[in-house]
Amino acid sequence: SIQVCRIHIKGMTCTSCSTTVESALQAIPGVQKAQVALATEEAQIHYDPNILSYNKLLEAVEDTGFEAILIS
Ligand code: 9UX
Repeated sequence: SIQVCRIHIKGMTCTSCSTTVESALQAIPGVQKAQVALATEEAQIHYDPNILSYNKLLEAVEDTGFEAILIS
């Protein structure tokens, strides 16, 4: 079944930052839905745990140049 992961993202300062992170998350196979909110510095991702682990989501955020901290 689909899991929901929440990640705190440090360092985003404009909408372009959050769009970059959101697009990177949405491009990962197994991600069903990804939303990044600049105001709360949070990402919420719906993903299939049979296809990927949440570590992959954290890695993808870090690869865009921001710090990722798992919330839940
Ligand atoms: Mo906005 Mo983010 O000009 O690294 S894209 S600050």
